[in-house]
Amino acid sequence: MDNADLREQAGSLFPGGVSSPVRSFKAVPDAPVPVTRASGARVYDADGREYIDYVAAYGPLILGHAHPEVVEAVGAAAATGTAFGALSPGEVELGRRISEATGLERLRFVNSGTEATMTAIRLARAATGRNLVVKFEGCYHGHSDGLLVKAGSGVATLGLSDSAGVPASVAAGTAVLPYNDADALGRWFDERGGETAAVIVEPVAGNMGVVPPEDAFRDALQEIPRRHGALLINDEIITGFRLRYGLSGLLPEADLVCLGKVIGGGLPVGMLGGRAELLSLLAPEGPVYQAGTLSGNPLVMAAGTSTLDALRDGRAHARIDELARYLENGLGTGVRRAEAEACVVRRGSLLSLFFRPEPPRDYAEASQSDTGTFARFHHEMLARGVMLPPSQFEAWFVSAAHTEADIDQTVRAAAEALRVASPGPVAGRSGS
Ligand code: KE4
Repeated sequence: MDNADLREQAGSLFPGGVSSPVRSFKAVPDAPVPVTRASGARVYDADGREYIDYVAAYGPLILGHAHPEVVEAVGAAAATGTAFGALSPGEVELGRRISEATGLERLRFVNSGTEATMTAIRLARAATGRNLVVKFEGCYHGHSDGLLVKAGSGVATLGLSDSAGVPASVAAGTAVLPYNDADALGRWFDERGGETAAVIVEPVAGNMGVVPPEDAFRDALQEIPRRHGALLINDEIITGFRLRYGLSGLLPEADLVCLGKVIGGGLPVGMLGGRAELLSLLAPEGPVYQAGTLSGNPLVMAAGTSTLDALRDGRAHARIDELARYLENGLGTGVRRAEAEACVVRRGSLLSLFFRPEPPRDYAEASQSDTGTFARFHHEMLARGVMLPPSQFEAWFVSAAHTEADIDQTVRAAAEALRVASPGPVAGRSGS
C-alpha cells in the first residue's frame, strides 16, 4: 500500500485515521505521512520517501530508530516469551538501573505516561487526604480525566473541562496556573493550600514547544507546596534520561517522579517512583489501587534496559547535546538571514523553533506564535526531506543517530523554508 491507500484505509477504521491525534497532521497543510520503516535518524514513508526524523516517536528514540542493541534485546526477550503476568527478571534489571540513576527508592512500572501521572495523583491524594491538584497551562501529562482541564477565569478558580466527556465536577478538582508564574503559585496556596494534594509539573515544558523553568519558578516549586503539606510531582516523561543519565535535575527534588518514553526504548512504558513510604501506599501493600496486565512487560524491560545501558557512560548524551547545539546555531543563523520573526529554544536535545520574536515564558506567550507560518515551514521542510513534529507546540528531538551531515542538510532546508514560509493564512492540505 502507498501513502494514499494507507490513509484511506486508516481513515475508514480510526477517528482521524490515526491512533493518536497529533499524528493526524491537523495543524499543518500536509496529509499525515505514514511511516513503514525507520533506521537511525531516518524514517521512510509508504511512497518510498526518506526523511531525517526529529519526531523520534515524540521522545523515546534517543538512540535513533532500530538501534541494533535494542532490536537484539527485544528479539531475544520475545524468543523466551512475550508476557508472563508474573514478576520477571527484566523488571528487576530495569528497575535497579533506574533506581540507582535517579535515587528513587521504590518504583511501579505501568504502560504509558498517562497511567504514571494518573497514579501519581491518586497516590498524592491518598497520602495527603486532600483532593485538589495544581497543573500549569501548556503542560501535558496524558489524558486522564482530571488532567484534561483548562484554566478557569482567574488564578484562584478551579479548572474547566478541556475535553468532552470530562465532567465539570472532575475538572473542578484541578487548578491550572501559568507556567513560570511563581506569584500565581503563591496566591493559589495562600488561598487553597490546605486543600491541595499536589502540584504536577514538567521540568522543561515540552508540550507548548520547549519552555524552560525560570529560577524564581523553580524556587517557588521547591518551597511553596512543601510549606503547605502538598506533594511535588515532577513529570519527567520527556526529560527523564533524555537530558542526562537520570533525572533532569532542572527542578527541585520531587516527592513523586513520573518517567516514560526513553526508559522504554520505544516500547509502551510509564513509571512512577518516589519515597518508599509513598510508594508503599500502592496495592498490594497499601490502599491505593493500581494495576496493569502488561506492566513490566519483558519486551519493554529489555528495550529499556538496553537503551539505558547504551546511555550510561554519558558519551551519547554529550554527542546528542553537541549535535543539538549545532542545529540550534544553524537554525539561528537561518532565522537572522531570512529576517524571520522566529526564535530557537533548546534544552539539551529538546528544541523548538517558535514563530514569534522572543522565547515564550508560558503558554499565553507560546500561543501567540504564528502557527500559520509554522504550518508552511513544516510543509517546506517535509518537501525537503525533513520530518518535524506537525505542531508548533511539540519539541524537536535530536538523537544519537543524527550526524553533522544530517544537521547540515536540516539547516540548509530550514534556510530555504524560512524564506519561503512567509506570514499569512495557511493553504489547504496537500497529499504527500
Ligand atoms: P503517554 O500516555 O502518551 O505515554 O504519555 C503522556 C505524557 C505525559 N507527560 C508528558 C510530559 C508527555 O509529553 C506525554 C505525552 N507526550 C505526547 C506529545 N508530546 C505524546 C504524543 C502523543 O500524544 O501522541
